[in-house]
Amino acid sequence: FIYHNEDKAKKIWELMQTYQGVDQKSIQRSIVNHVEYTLAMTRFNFSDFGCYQATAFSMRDRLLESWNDTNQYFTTHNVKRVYYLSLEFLLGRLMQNTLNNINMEKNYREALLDIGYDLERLYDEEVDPALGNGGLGRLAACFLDSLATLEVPAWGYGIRYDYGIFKQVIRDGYQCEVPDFWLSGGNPWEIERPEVVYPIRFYGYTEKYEENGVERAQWKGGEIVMAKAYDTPVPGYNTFNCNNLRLWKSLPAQEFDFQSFNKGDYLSSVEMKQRAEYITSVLYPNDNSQEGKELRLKQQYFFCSATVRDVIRRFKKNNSDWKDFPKKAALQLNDTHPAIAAVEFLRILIDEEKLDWGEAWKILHSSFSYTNHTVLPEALETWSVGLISHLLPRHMELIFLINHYFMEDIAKKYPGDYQRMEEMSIIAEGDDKQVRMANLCILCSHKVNGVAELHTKLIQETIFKRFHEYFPNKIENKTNGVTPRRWIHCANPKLSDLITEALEDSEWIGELERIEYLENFAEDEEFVQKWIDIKKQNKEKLAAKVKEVLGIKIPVNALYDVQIKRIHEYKRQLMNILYVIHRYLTLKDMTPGEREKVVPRVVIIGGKAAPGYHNAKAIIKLVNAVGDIVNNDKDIGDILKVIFYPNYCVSAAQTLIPASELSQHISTAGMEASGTSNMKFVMNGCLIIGTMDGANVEISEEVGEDNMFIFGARVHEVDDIRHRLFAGEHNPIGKRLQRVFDAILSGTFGDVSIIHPIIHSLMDGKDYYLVTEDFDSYVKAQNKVDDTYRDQKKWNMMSILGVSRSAKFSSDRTIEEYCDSIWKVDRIPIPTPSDS
Ligand code: GPW
Repeated sequence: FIYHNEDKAKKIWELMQTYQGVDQKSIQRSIVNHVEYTLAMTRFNFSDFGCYQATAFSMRDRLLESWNDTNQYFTTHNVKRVYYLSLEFLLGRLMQNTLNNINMEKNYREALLDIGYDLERLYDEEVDPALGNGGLGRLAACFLDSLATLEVPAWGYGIRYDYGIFKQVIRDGYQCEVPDFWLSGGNPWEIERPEVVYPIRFYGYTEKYEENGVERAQWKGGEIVMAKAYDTPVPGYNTFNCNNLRLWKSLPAQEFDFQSFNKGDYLSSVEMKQRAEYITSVLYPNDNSQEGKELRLKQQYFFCSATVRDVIRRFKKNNSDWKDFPKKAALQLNDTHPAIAAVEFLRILIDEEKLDWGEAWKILHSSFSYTNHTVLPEALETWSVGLISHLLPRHMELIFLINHYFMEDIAKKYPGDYQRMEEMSIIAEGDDKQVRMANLCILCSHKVNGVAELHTKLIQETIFKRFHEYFPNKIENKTNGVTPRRWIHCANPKLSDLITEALEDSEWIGELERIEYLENFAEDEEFVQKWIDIKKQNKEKLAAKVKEVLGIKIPVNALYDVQIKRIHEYKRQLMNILYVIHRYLTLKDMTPGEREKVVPRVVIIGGKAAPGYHNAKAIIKLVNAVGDIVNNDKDIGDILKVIFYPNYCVSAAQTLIPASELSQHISTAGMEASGTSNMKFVMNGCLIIGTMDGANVEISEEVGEDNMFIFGARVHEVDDIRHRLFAGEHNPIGKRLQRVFDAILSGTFGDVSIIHPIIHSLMDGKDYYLVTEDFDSYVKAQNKVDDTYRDQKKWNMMSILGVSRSAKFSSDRTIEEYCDSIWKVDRIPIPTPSDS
């Protein structure tokens, strides 16, 4: 090099001169530059999609400035960082959110309009990156937004799947799955990092040796796959800080397989390499249930190993004493899916960094923590000892060791209590020994949390009871939250403007506590009228979308009643549609004059079923079949419409939620850990009909039970009711519900034989989810909904009160709690360009 380092840096600084301009000309120039030089399109004629891409690139340039400055600053100051490990990040579209966070929406809108492009249309050009299934993945995305907004040094780590959650297509009322190759049009938000690569080993064997009385091992043989990093900048709202989401893609290792090559088996050696790429191909489409496939475990280890190595490398850049690690890094496990990261960390400390067990264990335990998101038995991960031994032999040895030391402690404290040891063991004994990943996570973590107060109490008292007795300060609550940036400000811009107008500034977007003041407007006529108008406009937008997607015209003057979430028996979409059938049959009994007095309703149900979940798919078919009959019944007209909204996803939620007036969160008590869409609906002025489950309980505490429609069995009643139902000692099926069953079974809705076995089980008392038990109180709650809706003044007051009391459910509040009591990290605002 011609220059010495310092001179070189100065020269580069002079070349760079300033950051990208925010004025109209600079924005336009940067967009057109990308059209010509990045996309190689003609600058005189580019499509909306081309314009979207170029605009995204021009935004990415701006993000990279703050991204680089942020990372540089954090490195120089050697700050403590949070690492959020998750197999899912359900980000949703990025353009609108990014423009709002960096406060440039207006600048871009005007700059684009001036060259003939409409920003809102460009938003619609973006694919919806859907690297997650449902609530768990979306929570991770809300957390990223809050972490950046709160200026917490934090990175998300996950997998860059080639295929996100499948696209749902409805054919003849049945769900079909279509692969979602979301990268086909390129991804302008990510930066490929060819220099950030790690070799990841699978299979092979271990060789043990002793060193200063410590047993260590070398892991040898097997296969090597490479992990390559892709970074997505994560800007905060109203800050120059920009965090990072690092996703790993698998690649074949570089060295060529000369043995096969020499044998003349060139093609099969290439094939073997291709298998490496397969690891990060596809997101497993199961929500709240485990599929014990080897490839899934490979995905988990692959991303955990790369992540742990990356975290360690960053630590070592600035630190030399391993004891300092917990002061510099906090690793959060999003459910047990990344549990193997803890074992990988231990392995590296012991086998590679040559620490002894005691030191290594202490460092691991002080830096890891784990969030539990479910009590459903089918979702609690276990992996067979055989599979782990085969794929990750050294990790299996370490898990046995962890368990061995732990069982010694338990035996000491509770001599002879074998039952307790069996319950607490990481290993479930039996013919096919299993590793219980939750037990492993609890042991490796200094903190474990549930995601709503009720859920946390349940894990303390049921599935983790023994652990709670043994570690009384470990399990605590962190009620979930959602980001008001995406879920109010972006999804419902008109409502956002009205709130800003009423509060006289927009600070509430970054400090939701301020929204409390809205309460003063709950009966302000002028304000209420604006409130009504906005809801109406949002309903019109949704109605247009339904017309476009389904060809069905839905009335705007009806009550919009929405249930959107993954289809699951415990979420009880079945109870919803059974009630709709009851409503339909009741309407049919009426004279036209009577019908006219009924509150018109549009019932919308949306959600994906896991491809292998037969009962969930049957429910989808039933909803579609009921819609076909009801929507075409001349007697009914616009008084009842039933819509199955296909391919529910984040961007669909952004249209559906602001248009909803009633939303359903009706899981069997004790089964929904938290729910997060309930929070989004409340923030958008929608009332809730729901059970006392998950975060509904806390929502009712905040907004007041009178402002919701609560019904159903309470959590302490469930076990007993279920027992009596199954024993045939109790039959809650009344005339109304029986009539609904008869209508289904007799073909009123065409051939829905796929649902018949479920209906028969319900009639036989095999009603695990208490659909029949809760039906009556559900109908009562629904009647109350109608009565309340007739009193629009009251309804709107409840709606406004809900929004004004929703501050607790901002993920900013959640993240602050994690920072204070789990991660022990501080807010670190980086200097803005004008400061330096
Ligand atoms: F089973 N959740 C989810 F706990 O969306 F892992 N997918 C999942 O696989 C699991 C949980 C798992 C959801 C919960 O069902 C929901 O109640 C909660 O609000 C959400 O995670 C975020 O905590």
